[in-house]
Amino acid sequence: MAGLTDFRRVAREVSNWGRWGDADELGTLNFITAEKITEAASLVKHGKVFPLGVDFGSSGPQGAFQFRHNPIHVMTVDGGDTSTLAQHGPQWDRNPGAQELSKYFQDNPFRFNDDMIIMPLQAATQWDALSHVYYDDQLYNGFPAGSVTSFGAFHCGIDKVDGKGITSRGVLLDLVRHRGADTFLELGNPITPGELDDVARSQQVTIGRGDIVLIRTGWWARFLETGDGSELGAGLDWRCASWLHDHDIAAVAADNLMVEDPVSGVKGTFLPMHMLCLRDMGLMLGEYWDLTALAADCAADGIYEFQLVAPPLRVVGAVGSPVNPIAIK
Ligand code: UVW
Repeated sequence: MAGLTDFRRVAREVSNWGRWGDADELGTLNFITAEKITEAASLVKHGKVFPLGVDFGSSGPQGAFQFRHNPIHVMTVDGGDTSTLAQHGPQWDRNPGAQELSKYFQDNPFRFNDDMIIMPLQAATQWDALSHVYYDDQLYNGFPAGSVTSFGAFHCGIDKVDGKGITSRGVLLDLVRHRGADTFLELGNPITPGELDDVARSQQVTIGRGDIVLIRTGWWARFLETGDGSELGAGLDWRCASWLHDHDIAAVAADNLMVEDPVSGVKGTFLPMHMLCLRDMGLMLGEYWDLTALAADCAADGIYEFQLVAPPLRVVGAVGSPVNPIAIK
């Protein structure tokens, strides 16, 4: 098994620090050029749309973990308010909110509902911003880890990537189909860089600079069957960071909880691929993307490339963002 010396050697090999200047906070999204976006748009041939986001609900996958929670959705104005407040609101003399709302409802037919959501930004389908993971007290491009404060990420926050869309050519690599798995890739056999090449070859799709690569492991389909968000399945071996680097990939996303294999291939550290991608390469990771319907369509027509549109929310200083990515063919 590799150790921290191997890890640090690979970290130096894949590092993009300084590649786009000392002030860069976009990382590998810099590979997405105007030509790349035009190329991606040309892949839309049939008007088929595949939403890749999962439900943001109370039975989502993060309920399995104590340090993250499923979204809590709360109604702040609803039908009960309208009927009661229209009748009794003005008499509610100790609640200015009720009095104000009742003004909207009296003597007019207008009604409305409002709501709010409380959730970790990592609750369901998400992008990890470059400030999500770090080590040795440094973020991507050498920004100090201390620049993420209780006010949010001053450097490498999700809001910094807004100008990039995020949109590019998407390529699906369907590992479930390739391995002939029933539903999902069970734990114990991480996906290797060589296997990624094999899948691309057998799907007859090329991988190019600026692509966003989607890895299907079947984990999301399995979760829908079992409801068990803590069940682990195979993901990318940490050495796939070098594959992503060598192919000039803009970002990578998967249908599982952490993209990479949950069993660290580096003795003495947890989630080494997260560290290499987010902190050394400046490459964003997408998690809990539902690739089932897209994969079925790709298998049917043999086309594994498409336009991908996946803009994060502009949450200022956030280290990640919910997203509802769309693949268009
Ligand atoms: C961490 O890296 C801590 O989480 P995630 O797998 O959600 O990116």
